[in-house]
Amino acid sequence: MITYRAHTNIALIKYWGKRNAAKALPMTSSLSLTLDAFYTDTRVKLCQKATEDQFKLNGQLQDQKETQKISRFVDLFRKLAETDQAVIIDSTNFVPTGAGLASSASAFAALACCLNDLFQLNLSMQDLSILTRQGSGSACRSLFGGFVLWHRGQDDDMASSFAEQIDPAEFDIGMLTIVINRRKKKISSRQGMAHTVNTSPFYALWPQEVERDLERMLDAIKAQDVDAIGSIAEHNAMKMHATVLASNPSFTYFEPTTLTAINAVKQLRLAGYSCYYTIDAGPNVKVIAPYSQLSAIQRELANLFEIDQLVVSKVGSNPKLLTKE
Ligand code: 2P0
Repeated sequence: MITYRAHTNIALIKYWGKRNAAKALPMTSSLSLTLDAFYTDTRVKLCQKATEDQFKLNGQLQDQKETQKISRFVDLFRKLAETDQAVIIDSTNFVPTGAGLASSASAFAALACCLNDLFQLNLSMQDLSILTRQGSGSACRSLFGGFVLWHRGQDDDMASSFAEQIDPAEFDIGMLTIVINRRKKKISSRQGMAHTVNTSPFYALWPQEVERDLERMLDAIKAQDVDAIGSIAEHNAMKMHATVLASNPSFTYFEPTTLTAINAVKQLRLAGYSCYYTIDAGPNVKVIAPYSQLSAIQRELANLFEIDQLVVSKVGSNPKLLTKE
């Protein structure tokens, strides 16, 4: 029995769209920051008796449909291990599931680490990231702490698209999440990005914008310049959401309160804080700022939001082995 804890990650340069869905190859590279405050603990053991996998999420046994999704991912590892043994998976999210807080990222990263150990595959982190992105794209970035780059790779070459840490983020940076809605989102990232790629006339601009933003972001990280990191991330996120809005039929992940939060962050910036926002496939707003400013920012935002909606996080680390029996 093996248990791993993996942390969620928030993209500063977003992944939005696949060039090959069957191979889980992204249109562009993306870059994230791993967060300490949100994570998934996953326990896996071999099942001697049953022939089918069992999957428990947050204490609840999942139905056949949900279990099959996970089984297909486990199959990738079983194939490498040349075994057909079933497994029992028990996963607990310390992240609101499906609310744009990337629970699938920490979940698939924790599961991948467990399966690598359980089947004694001894995969390199690079190879593990190639398997992990086939569970959920953004999950390959949760295999590392700090700033993580997921390379787009070339053509249909599976091995060329992997994730790696590019900087441990050992400077004054953190994130505050404004939890606007804990409910599961109506349009999953997978559906949302496919619809955007297929119907948004603005999507043609997205790959070149990402390339430019990524180059500038790498410089900003090297310079440990939180204002530059924040402003590049903010603009990148809004460009992503603009492609989403321009899809047909149009949709958005924003809720009215999302705009309230955006305006509040802008106001705080005018008041002298180095804070910037980013938004994913959900209504919640994440505030990028120096970690040393986040408790003051939290106090200011408490004028508009409940204190338990405002979660401060420092930078997260790579997945940790919790137990091995
Ligand atoms: C990301 N987001 O880079 C992007 C930016 C949200 C906005 O949720 O289809 O769950 O499993 O590869 O990784 C990415 O969606 O999608 C995502 P799949 P995933 O974090």
